Amino acid sequence: MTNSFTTIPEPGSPEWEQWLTVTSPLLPELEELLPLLQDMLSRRWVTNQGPFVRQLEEELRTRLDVGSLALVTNGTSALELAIRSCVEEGEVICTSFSFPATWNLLVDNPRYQPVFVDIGEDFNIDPAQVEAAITPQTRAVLAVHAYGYPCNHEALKRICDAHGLALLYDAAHCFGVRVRGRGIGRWGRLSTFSFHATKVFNTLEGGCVTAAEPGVLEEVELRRNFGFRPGEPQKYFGQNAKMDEFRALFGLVTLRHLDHAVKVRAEISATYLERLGALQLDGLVLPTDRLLSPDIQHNHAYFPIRLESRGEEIRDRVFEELRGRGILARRYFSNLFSSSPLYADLQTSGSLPRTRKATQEILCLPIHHQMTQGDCDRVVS
Ligand code: T4K
Repeated sequence: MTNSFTTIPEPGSPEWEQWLTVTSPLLPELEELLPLLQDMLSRRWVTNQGPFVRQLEEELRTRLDVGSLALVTNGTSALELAIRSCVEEGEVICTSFSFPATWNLLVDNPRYQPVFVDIGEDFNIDPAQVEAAITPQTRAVLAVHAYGYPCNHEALKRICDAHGLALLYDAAHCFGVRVRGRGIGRWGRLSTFSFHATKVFNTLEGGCVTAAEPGVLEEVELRRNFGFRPGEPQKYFGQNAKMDEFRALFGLVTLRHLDHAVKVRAEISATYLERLGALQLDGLVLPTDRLLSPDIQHNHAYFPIRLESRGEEIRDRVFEELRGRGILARRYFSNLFSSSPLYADLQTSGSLPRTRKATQEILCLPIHHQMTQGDCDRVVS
């Protein structure tokens, strides 16, 4: 088996089917899509806040346990709309242990100055580092719930309230995550989700902005439609971030299968914890505490392990060994922004030692709804 996995084949080919990928999109059957697709075609209404978009917004408001929810084209647009509608200008404190989507707007738009601070052992922004980085120019904190594991919201809220800062959450990984029974999308002034194909719930591409209270997303709703409501004067410089009817109906059908998919993911997670834990390997750190916390209802979007060492050598070797056996793990998030010339002039609060260490040690193992216990054995062995 070892020698047959050399180059990654074309998706859909028989060789591709032998590979175990970090995730696999949750997809409906064609027969389930057809009646809704037929409805859309007969209505000839395919975008601009159509009936399927409105229905999906309604269903997701309930499922995510939030007061307001606006669907958009992807998680990146969700972030941009949330930032633009809450922060006029100034410094925004955030973490670099994430995907570039989190900070692209902050780095690229001259009205903002991102200030990167270090993470804690939980991969999330460290509240003490946030507090130390506040200046008279600070306007907001943008925190990421890495892997869907909740940030220390109490501490972040206390700091933001005390300093009059907007608290925003990049909840791209968090679909369905609840803390003490309530949806995580209620936290902060606004939260943003991604419905990309690689996420637990997907609309091919897609995303949303959420808030705890009803009726507070007017600016986001206008900005996703060029900054105006039809028939009214333009109020903002917006963008086109509208979700179309096809992706909304795709999401409505996919939702029917979500509970089962998360159940399978939870089983895979439990097997990894048990089997990898039993190995008692020095330097292998599992997300046990987070996964077993009784306060958190997880979505098992990722299974991040740490391979502790003095550099990335061990992690990269494990990554390559797995790849040689047809297992495509992922080093989310290993591209430390400071390694790219794009970020040469960036303002950071110190050298971010814990972020650097995490980027060298992290490895996300395959976890998805199509995996079997046999697949789990293959990874563990
Ligand atoms: N904030 C955070 C914290 C994020 O992580 C992200 C996105 C965002 C914001 C922005 O949200 P979006 O604008 O994307 O909605 C993926 C995703 O493209 C990206 O959405 C995600 N985070 C990031 C962490 O990962 P890649 O480069 O890993 O995707 P790719 O194409 O290599 O796919 C990984 C595996 O998934 C493949 O090996 C096989 C499987 N796959 C993938 C696709 C696209 C399939 O089986 N079918 C597919 O169609 O980036």
